[in-house]
Amino acid sequence: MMDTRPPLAAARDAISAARRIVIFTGAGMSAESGVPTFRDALTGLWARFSAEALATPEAFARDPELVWGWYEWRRARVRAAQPNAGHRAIAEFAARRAAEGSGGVTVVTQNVDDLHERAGGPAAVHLHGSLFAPRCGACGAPGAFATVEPVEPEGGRRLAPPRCEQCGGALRPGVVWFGEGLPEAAWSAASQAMDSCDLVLCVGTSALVYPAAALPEQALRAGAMLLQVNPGHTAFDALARFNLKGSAATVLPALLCGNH
Ligand code: BV8
Ligand code: ZN
Repeated sequence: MMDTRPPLAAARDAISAARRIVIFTGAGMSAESGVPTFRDALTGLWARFSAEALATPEAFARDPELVWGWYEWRRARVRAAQPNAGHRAIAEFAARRAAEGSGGVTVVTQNVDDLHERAGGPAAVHLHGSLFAPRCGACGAPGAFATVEPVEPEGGRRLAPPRCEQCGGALRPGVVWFGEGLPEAAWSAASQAMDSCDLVLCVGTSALVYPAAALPEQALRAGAMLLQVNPGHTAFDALARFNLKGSAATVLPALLCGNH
C-alpha cells in the first residue's frame, strides 16, 4: 500500500518506532559550521592538491611541513567553528531517548572534528581519527601541539611538525590517511552498532570512501532500515527507505526534535 504521508512525517514515525539507532555522519554534517567538506576544493598553499592526495602517508613523507600546516589550519578552523543546529539536534535527540529509556543512539562519524562532542552529544565513534589527537610517527606515543595556530581564512603556512617528547620523532596528525587501516577499536564498535541497530540515519556523506561506506550496507543486511539526509545524490539513495533532500542543520531539527 502506497505510503501517502509526507516523507518527513513518515521518517519521524520510523525513528520513533526504532529501538536502536545509529547516526552515521560525514563531512556534510559539519558544512554548516563552516568546516570545508572533502568535496570542497582546497585553497591557499594547498590549492593545487586534492584532499585525497594530501591525506596520505606519502604526502607527509614527501613534505611534512606542507601537510602538517594543512592539518593545523584545519584544526584552527574547527576550533573557531561552532556545532550547528544539526549537531545540537542529534545531541538533544540522544539525551531525550536516554531519559525516556526509549532506546540507544550511537553516533559513528567519518569526521575528524570534535563538533559532535562539543554539541553535548554522545561521544562519537571516530572511524578516521581526530584532528585533536596527534601522535608520534616513530614510536606512536600521543603528542602535544606546540602552538595554537591563528585562523587564516584561506590558509597557507608550512609548519614543522613538533617533536615527540619520548623519542624525538616527528609528530603526525591523529587521522587515518588513505591507504591506512582504520583503528581496530573504532571499527569493531561501529560494526557491532550496525549489526545490532534497527535504523541507520546517514547524514552528509558522499558514501565514496571505504571501508566506512560499507557500514550502512552492513546494517541493511542485518535487517535495519536506512534513512538519508543529504542535499545531493549518493549511492545510498537507492538503499534509503526515506531520502530527505536537505541540509543537516535544517532537516535534523525537524526530523529528530520536531522543530520546523
Ligand atoms: C584502506 C581522515 C586499506 C583524513 C579520511 C587506492 C589506494 C589505497 C586505498 C584505496 C585505493 N582505492 C580505494 C582505496 C580505499 C580508500 C578509498 O575508499 N578511496 C576512495 C577515495 C575511493 N580507502 C582507504 O584508503 C581507507 N583505508 O582502505 O586501507 C588497509 C586495510 C588494512 C590495513 C592497511 C590498509 C582509509 C580511508 C580513510 C581516509 N581518511 N579522513 C582527513 O580528514 O584528512 S576520508 C575523508 O573523506 C572523510 O573522513 C570521509 O570519510 C571521506 C569522504 O568524505 P565525506 O565525509 O563523505 O564527505 P564528502 O566531502 O565526500 O561529501 C560531503 C557530502 O555531504 C556530500 O554528499 C554532500 O552532498 C553532502 N553535504 C554537503 N553539505 C551538506 C551535506 N549534507 C548535509 N548537510 C549539508 N549542509
Ligand atoms: Zn616518539
